[in-house]
Amino acid sequence: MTLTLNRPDKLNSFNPELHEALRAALEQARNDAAVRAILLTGAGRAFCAGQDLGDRDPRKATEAPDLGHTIETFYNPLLRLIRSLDKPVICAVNGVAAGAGANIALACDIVLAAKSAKFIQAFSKIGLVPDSGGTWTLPRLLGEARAKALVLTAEPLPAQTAAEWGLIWKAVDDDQLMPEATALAKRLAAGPTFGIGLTKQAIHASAANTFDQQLDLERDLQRMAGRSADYAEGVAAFLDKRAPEFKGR
Ligand code: T3D
Repeated sequence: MTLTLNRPDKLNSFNPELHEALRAALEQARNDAAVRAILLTGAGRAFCAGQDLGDRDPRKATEAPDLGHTIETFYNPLLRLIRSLDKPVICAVNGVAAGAGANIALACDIVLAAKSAKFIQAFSKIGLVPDSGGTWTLPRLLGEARAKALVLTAEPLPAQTAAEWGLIWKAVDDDQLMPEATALAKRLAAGPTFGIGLTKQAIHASAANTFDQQLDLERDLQRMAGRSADYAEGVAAFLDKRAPEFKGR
């Protein structure tokens, strides 16, 4: 399933309608067994500029907004949904990814970006704290030194540097972004997606587990994977010297 953030005149920034549409589409993807990979991208020249600041104009408000409420209502459920999907989520960052837009991209499983794209932790420019998981994702992927500099300065990070620093999987020529991302999504969708879902679970759990706990988890997940039709098919296909036909179960 390909999902395209589609408010290009506002650089695909989030208003409640976009939040609701994306959440509904992701829930549909989660519940539909025929969907075995998700590709997220943006329409026009940007991936996503984060929160629509037009909806936050202080000159039109009588009191300060409760941003904790909007984070709890919109952003956190979206991030939890993306992280908990047991299907691979590929993000094709087609242009600038700023604020929550950057951190939503970074929460996906595999991130490809056009070489012209950049990642901006824009929050500090307007007096906010990075959200959408940024304060968790960035230090883990980059280390504290680079994470802190990025969030405190809000300097744009070009796609190529993001790839060199290990923040994303790769930066590709602009005209190759969608062909490459689509081919990757199709490849994963045709793969053993039951095992892929378990693998995601293991990697995510490692952030909070000790080595011993992780070994136990791997044992439990391998037990489940070993009972899957995809595993039987994978081994049979290997022994038959033919391409496997995985069903995702
Ligand atoms: O509020 C809460 O619920 C809390 C949650 C917060 C999460 C967040 O994401 S906070 C961070 C919000 N985002 C930003 O601060 C980024 C703001 N945008 C920018 O800094 C720049 O637009 C970009 C660096 C992303 C791109 O710059 P550039 O020069 O390529 O484009 P531009 O000219 O600035 O923008 C083009 C149009 O998009 C422009 O509209 P116009 O003048 O053509 O009618 C601009 O106003 C609009 N736009 C860009 N970003 C936003 C936006 N409109 C509303 N909200 C935006 N975030």
